[in-house]
Amino acid sequence: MNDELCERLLPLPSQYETEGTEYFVLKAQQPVVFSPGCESEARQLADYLQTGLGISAQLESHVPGTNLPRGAMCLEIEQDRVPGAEGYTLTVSAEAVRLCGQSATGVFRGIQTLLQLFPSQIHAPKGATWNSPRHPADFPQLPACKIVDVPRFAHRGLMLDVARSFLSVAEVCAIVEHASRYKLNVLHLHLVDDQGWRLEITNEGRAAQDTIDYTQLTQVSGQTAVAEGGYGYEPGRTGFYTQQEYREILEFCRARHIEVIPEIDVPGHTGAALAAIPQLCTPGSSHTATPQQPTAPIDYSTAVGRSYLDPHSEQTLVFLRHVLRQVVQLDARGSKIHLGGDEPHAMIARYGRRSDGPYAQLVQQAKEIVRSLGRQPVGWNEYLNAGSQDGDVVQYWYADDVGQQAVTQAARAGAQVILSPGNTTYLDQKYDSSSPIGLTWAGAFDVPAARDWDPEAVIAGLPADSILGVEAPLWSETVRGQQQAEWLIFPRLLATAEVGWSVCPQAAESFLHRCALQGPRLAAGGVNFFPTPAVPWN
Ligand code: TNX
Repeated sequence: MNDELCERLLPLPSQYETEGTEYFVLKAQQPVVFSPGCESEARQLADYLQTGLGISAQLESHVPGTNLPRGAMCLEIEQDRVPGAEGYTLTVSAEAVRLCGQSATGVFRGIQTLLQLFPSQIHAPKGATWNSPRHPADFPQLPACKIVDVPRFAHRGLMLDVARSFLSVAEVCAIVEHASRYKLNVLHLHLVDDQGWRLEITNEGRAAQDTIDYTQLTQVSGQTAVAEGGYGYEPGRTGFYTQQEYREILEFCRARHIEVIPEIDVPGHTGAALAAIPQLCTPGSSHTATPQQPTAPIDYSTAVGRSYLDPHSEQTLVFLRHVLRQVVQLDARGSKIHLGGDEPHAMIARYGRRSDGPYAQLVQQAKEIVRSLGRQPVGWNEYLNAGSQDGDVVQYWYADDVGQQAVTQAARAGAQVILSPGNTTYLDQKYDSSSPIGLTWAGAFDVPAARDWDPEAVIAGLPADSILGVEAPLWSETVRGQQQAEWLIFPRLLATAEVGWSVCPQAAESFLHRCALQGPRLAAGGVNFFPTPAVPWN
């Protein structure tokens, strides 16, 4: 019985136990009771019940200290009795379902577990409301059980590269919705690169001497995208988010307790900025303005490392201050800004790699700006060339031994580490040589490899308590639109989600089987997942 319970759950909870052979049986008019602070989570649960199962939830707020109605599903926040941030306990008996979160976030995570106890069609986005149960035997039953759960890591992320090829707000939200089922809590948006700039920046609040027209970023570089690498030669998709649309993404993520980390990649990967803003095209940058070419020609290729900002120009800092301040202002509750810092190849070739050289100084200045705006800077591991200080975050993706040592050193000095090793988390890599899209530089890998790694064993000597978590990036040189993105993301993201969440020792051995049982759920949710032969789908 325990096995039957466990096989439905992914990520596997810290503790779970079936309690006898009883069931909680839902009713046509199902009371859902919520305590202060989790009303919106209760509404979301009610929506799933209605849309997927045709069951109407009767929402009632619960006055603390009073008795809970029999036969209710109860959502509560009990800070003191539930362990750990995002933690929850879920108790199902014949009389009631009780979900207690440490916070509303814990309640939301617990609801994802609860949903996995229901039939697959609960995930149907358009639902089967016409198909409400009529006969007592048709009402969904939940097995009596007790689950206590808390995540292993605080950061469990998905990165979408909307710069090389754009994804609309609706596409991003659909992907986030599916990811939230598996308790991911970070959406890292790679918003700018050589091939496109995807976030509207206005001229509002420009500094006194600033003459830059920031609207050009999206007017010019919102209309461009990568031109190579697509399936059937399809070019990358163009577009950008207005600030209002970007807020819609934030709002959608907030409702799912997912933090958005925007990435403004500097000083390399800046071709789209140099193509739009003549003031940046000073002689120390990768493009010197001429009367014929006041801005850089767009680099539509899949090449990396050719563009860079001028480390000696005041205009570079004027630009960064304005852009970063607006990005911060868009999300009052954000905690981090990603500054990229990766692959500054041409810049290093020109200026050298010294830790007090131009690359390091510019990264240092960008980090100062981010800190002065009250945010933690994040960067890919190359940005450690600029040193690090307590509270900085470094995202490890690929490094030789020297790079690994730098990460360990930074961690010992108080930096936090997000692990995104290319050969187990890079969702833009092929599953195997037969994948029609995807890259192979980190090595093709399938679901077993995505699950079979330990964040604490990636970098020798890395202090375990410096590991903030794990993140799976989807770069989009070869990816066009939601369907293709989902095909590369799912089901591998389920593996990353479990690596990031689960501390349960049995988790690894049962994973493939549990992953297989998610197939009908992904299908019910309309996810275009790859039915890889590595998973024993039934
Ligand atoms: C490396 S990972 C990059 C990206 C590419 C990716 C392709 C990282 C920090 N930089 O610019 O899109 O490889 O896999």
